[in-house]
Amino acid sequence: MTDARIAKLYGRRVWDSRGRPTVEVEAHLADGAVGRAIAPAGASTGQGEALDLRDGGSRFGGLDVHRAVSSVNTEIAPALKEQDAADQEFIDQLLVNLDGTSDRSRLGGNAIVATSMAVLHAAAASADKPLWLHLSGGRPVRIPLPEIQIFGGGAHADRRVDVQDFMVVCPAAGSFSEALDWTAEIYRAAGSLMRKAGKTGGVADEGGFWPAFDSNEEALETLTLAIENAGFAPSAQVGISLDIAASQFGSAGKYRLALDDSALDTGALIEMLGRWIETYPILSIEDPLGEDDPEGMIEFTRRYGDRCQVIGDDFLVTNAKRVQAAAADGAANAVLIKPNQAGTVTEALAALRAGQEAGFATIVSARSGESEDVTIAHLSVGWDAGQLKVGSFTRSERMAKWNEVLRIEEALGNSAEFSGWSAFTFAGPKASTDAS
Ligand code: 2PG
Ligand code: MG
Repeated sequence: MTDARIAKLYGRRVWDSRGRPTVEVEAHLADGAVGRAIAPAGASTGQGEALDLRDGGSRFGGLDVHRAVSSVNTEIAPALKEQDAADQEFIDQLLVNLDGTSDRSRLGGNAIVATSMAVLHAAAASADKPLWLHLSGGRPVRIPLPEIQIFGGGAHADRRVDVQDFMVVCPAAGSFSEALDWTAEIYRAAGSLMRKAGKTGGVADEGGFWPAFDSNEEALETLTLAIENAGFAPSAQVGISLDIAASQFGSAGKYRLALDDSALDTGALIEMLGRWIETYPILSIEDPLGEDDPEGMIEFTRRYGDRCQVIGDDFLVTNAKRVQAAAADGAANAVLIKPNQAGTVTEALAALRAGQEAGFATIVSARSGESEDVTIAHLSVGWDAGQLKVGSFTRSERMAKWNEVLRIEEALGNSAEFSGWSAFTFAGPKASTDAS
C-alpha cells in the first residue's frame, strides 16, 4: 500500500564538484519510500535567480551552508511533516510561502531546491516508478539532444577566453548514445590539436579543456577543426553551441572583451557574433547579450533567430513570466531551465511549459557546481525538454548525468525517440539536411 505522506525529512551538508559545501535533503515517506537530492550551485548567476543561503564569514570563503541545512531541519521539516509528497505543486507552494521572500533568501534557494527535488524523488519511489516515467505519466517523450562542453572559459576558467562555454551538439546522430560516441571522438580530436599547439591550460570548472587560446576565434577554429578531424561534417552533422554569458563581461550595453582588448557596444557585439555565425558551424547561442540588454536580445533574435537557437539563461532565469514576455517581444527562441534558478521543481516546470507553449526550444541545464545528483537527467526526459546541457564529457558529476540518460534510453528500448534536429525550433540548416 502506498502512503506518500512525509514521515521524516532532513538536511545534511555535503560537498560539490568545486569542493564547496552544499545541501543534501532526504525525504522519507510513510510507506518507506525514500528520495534524496543535492543542490547545485552556479558561478555565473543571473540577477533574478533564487539566492542560496551561505554562512558568510571567512570559513570556506563564506560559502558554508550550516544555516541552509538548519533551515531544512528546523523549519522546512516540521512544516512538511504529514504532507502529501505526491502533490508536488502543493509542497512547492508551501515552501515558497514558508520562505516568504521573492528571492528565497530567508530559508535559502539551496535548502528549498534540494527539498523540492528530494520530495519529487520520494514520490516517484512511492509510485514505484523511475523518476522520468513518474514525470511523463506515460505521455510520449523524447531522449534529449546533449549539449556538451569541449572548452570552458569566462567565469569558469578565470576568463582565459571571454566566451564561457564552447560546446558541441550532434543533432544528426541516430540516438543519444551515438551522440555521446561522436562527442567522445571530437573531445579526443580537440585534445590532440591542443596538445600539438601547446594550448592545453588545464581543466575548467565543468571539466572541459581550459584552453590557452589567444582569442575567442582561435577556440572556434580549433573546435571546427576538431569536428572535421573526428570525421564529421560541421553544421550538417555536428554544430557548435556557445554560451556567451555576456553579463559576465558587460552591462548597460557596454561590453569589454578581455582577450580582444576591445570595448563593444550592443550593435558591435551583435556584429561580431553575426560574423562568427557566418564563419563557423554555430547552431546555438546562449545569452549573446547581457541580461540587462533586452533591446540587444530582440535585435539579435530578429537577425539570427531563424538560423540559430537563441537561448535565454541569465536573461530569463527559469521564470515563466519572463519567458512569456521574451516570447511576446521576440527576445529569444529558447529557454534554459535550471531548477535552482527558479527555486522549486514546480516553478521550473512552469517556465519550461511557458517556453513550449510559446514555441521556444527548451534545454534542461546543470550548474557549474554539481554533484552525483542526476535529477536533471530525469527532468529532461520526463518533461520532454528536447535538450540537456550538463557541462563537459569528463568528470563524474557530469558523466553521471549522461550515463543516467543512457540507462533511460535503454529502458525505453524501441520506443526511445532521440530528439535530434527536432530539439530546435528555428528554421536553420536542418531543412537542408533532414534528408541526409
Ligand atoms: C550557465 C551555467 C552552466 P553557471 O551559465 O549556463 O554552464 O553556468 O552554473 O555558473 O551559471
Ligand atoms: Mg549560461
